[in-house]
Amino acid sequence: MNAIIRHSGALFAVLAVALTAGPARATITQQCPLDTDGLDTDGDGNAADDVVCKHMIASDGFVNMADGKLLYVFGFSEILPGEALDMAVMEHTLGAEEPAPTMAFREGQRVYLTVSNAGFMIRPDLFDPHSIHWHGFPNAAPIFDGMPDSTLTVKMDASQPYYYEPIDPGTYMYHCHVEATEHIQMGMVGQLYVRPKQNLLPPGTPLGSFVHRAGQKYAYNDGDGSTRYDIEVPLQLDSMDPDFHDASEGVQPLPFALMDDRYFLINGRGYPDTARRGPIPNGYDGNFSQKIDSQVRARRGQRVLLRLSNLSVTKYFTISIQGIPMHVIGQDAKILRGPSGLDLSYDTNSVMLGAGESADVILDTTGLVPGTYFLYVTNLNFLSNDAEDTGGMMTEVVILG
Ligand SMILES: [Cu+2]
Repeated sequence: MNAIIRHSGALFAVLAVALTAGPARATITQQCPLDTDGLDTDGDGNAADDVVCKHMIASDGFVNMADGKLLYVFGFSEILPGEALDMAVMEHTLGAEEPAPTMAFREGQRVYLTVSNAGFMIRPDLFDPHSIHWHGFPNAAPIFDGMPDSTLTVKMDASQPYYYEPIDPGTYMYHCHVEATEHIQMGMVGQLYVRPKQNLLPPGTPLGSFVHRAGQKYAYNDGDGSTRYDIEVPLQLDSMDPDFHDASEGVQPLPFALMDDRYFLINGRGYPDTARRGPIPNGYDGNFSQKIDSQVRARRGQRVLLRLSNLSVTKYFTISIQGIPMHVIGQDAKILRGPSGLDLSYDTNSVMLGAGESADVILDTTGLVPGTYFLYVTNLNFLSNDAEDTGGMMTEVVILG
């Protein structure tokens, strides 16, 4: 069965090369205007550097599961500054990344995000559009929301600029919203967060009884230093159904009603790949599809900000860490405060996240015994890589002395 699927994939790859050889493929564009309004919107003292430009390209590809299976995926990769746009489609074909490249911005920046659609190399019979949806984010304009019913989507061979003004700090996520169940299951998901202006305060500024130091970072504009951290680690939870991915690669009817995920992932990896450092090769022409580490490493005494999010379309997950208290300071991109400013942050030993939810968790490593701790899903049936019993949604938290 698998050989037949692989064979059909290769056949379509040949067809795709024939279909994509025309000059129309060389026309993707990028909109990236200069910052000329003279306003310092991000408050860093420089009025000419508030505009941020990014360029994502949608395509298909393969990701490597911890048991060695290659899964066919749809996904995004990033066209980096300086890349030749007339070569970008060729360079990013079969370049889908899981999760998609992380987007991190500063409050007050103005973001021009170009999205290009390179089509699917393995499925040239499909002509799906794509979009970018900043989940939970109050958008600058509804037209950039990414919902295909009412906003723009990016057709094959087309490029489209999105514009955002990130004004609310917090941990978000992004995904394609076209045929959302299918495209999210197939891997079009990524991490997104906004850092607060409080990071840019002059050293010595009092925040309640706390005094801001140069380089000190915060999750939110808390006013009291309570969300301060030394290192941030975004961990996106996800899961995949290999039957759905195989059916998509093999031009078979997609079993939506039977969707039942059997790979449970942190930043696109199952244990023990979660403890591997550096990108994971996917076996295709030296490509790397899983580029974001999911091992947490900190020196004893550091405060670690975990930016947790869940973009599984079928499962919710309860996350725990053996031996390290979790202090939850934010939920769904909002600081945990009441209307009158009452501190609603709390200590816990587990955090449950449904699809589309996020949480900001501080790990205070003061006094911990150096060594390796484990962050894992408490739904024990998710500690597996398909039929492999030991693996799944677990990673290491390494505390260095
Ligand atoms: Cu899509």
